[in-house]
Amino acid sequence: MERVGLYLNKKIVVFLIGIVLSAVNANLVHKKFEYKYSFKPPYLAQKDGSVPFWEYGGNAIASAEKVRIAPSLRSQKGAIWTKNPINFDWWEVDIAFRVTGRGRVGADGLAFWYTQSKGAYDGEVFGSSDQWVGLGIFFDSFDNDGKHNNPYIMAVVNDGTQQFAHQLDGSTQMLAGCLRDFRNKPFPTRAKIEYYQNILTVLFHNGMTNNEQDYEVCLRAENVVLPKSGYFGLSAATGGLADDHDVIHFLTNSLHLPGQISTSNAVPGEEQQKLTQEYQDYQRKLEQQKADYRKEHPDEQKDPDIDEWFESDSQRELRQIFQGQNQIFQVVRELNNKLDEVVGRQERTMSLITQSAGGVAAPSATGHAPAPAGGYAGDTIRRHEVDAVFNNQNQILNTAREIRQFILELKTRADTILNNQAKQPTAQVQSVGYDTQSLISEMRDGLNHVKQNVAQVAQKIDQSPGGCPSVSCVSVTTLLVITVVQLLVILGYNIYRDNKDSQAKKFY
Ligand SMILES: [Ca+2]
Ligand SMILES: [Ca+2]
Repeated sequence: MERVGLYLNKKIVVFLIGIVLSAVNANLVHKKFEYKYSFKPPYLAQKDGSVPFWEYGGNAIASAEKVRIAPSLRSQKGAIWTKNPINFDWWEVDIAFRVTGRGRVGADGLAFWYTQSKGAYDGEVFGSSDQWVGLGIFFDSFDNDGKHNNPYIMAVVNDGTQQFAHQLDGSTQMLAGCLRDFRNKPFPTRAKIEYYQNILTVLFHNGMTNNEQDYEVCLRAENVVLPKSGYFGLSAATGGLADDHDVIHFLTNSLHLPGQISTSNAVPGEEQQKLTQEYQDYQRKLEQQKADYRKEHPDEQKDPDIDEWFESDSQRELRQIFQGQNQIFQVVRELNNKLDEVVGRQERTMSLITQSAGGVAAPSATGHAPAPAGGYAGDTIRRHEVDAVFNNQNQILNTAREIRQFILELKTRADTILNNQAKQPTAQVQSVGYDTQSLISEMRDGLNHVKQNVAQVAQKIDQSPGGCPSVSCVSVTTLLVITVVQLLVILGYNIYRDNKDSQAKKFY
């Protein structure tokens, strides 16, 4: 029974892992490069001027390096469309392009299309057809509505009924957009247009650097429904003002859920072989053509090479400026990243400090110094906390030692005082007190004596009337004065004696 239980448990675990893995895979997008819906240099156009898998017309011109969709001449229109409709649902298109012109303002603009059917090569909307069914991404150079908001990038979805409002620059019809200058940039400007699970995202690279990662989001729109099996296209137009509208590459990737890609790869062998054969034939043909050309034009061979070898002063200066700028930009970006990192760390540290401060404050109030380390559950004791505790302990120990020494000192001093007292005659200390008492008793005796005398004298005077003349007799006041003088004399003598004693002490 246990074995069966274990087996079942294992099955459940495997099943759960399977679910988790499939959930993870669902979030991963599989990309597949679609060469039949792409073009890129070198050899973008073949010798006869055709672009494999593409058709172009109007004033468009294709070369080995780029497709000039509309040249910088007045009132030009051109377009390039894929020959075949796409056979996948979700896609990502990367376009590198240059819109260049001598004027500070250019016209009219460039358009990317994904539509149910191919548009015209000389249409009314940036060189292609109006009332389209599907998506148009417009790079609108010219400010028709005078709102000073061009060059502008926008997405417009049309069901075939709407006419594009040129005079409003499509502001009422657009799905979303962003204000970005794409004219006259040192490096090609780029746009990455992604349509996946009905979400349309347009990323834009402003061409100030040649760094692949410098895309930024221009627009994002959800619930975008586009026709299935449409055509990709590019078109451009000029007006009274004219820019060159060059597209350097158009790279299409189909986007798939992992389950979908395995079915689409079911029959790769045969097609792969066919393609390899095709590619080899093409290469052979190209080499043959090159050799033929060299035979026919032996003197022309060096001239283009020589041009390649040299650059003018202004070209060099410009190149160096852009290289410098690029480096500065990268350094600034790195600094920015590092600053973000530092700020993050600081915030983390701050939060830790406030946490630990709160943790320490509470136990110290209760009076237990070493307790806070284990005070909060789930947190370990940190090194600096341990050090702090040790320091505190050492300080307490030192203070205790100092107090002990102080007490010992006090004790020895007290002992010496006691010893000294034992050696010296204590009578001397008490002598003053004894003298005062005896003095007071002497004074009392003296006074009593005087009283008795006075009383006797008074009796005698009373007994012998007329015996003594009243004048010669001692009056009471005289007697009192004499008594006080006598007392003062005694007191003075006593003080004199004390002084003498204390003076005598000094010689010990
Ligand atoms: Ca416009
Ligand atoms: Ca405008």
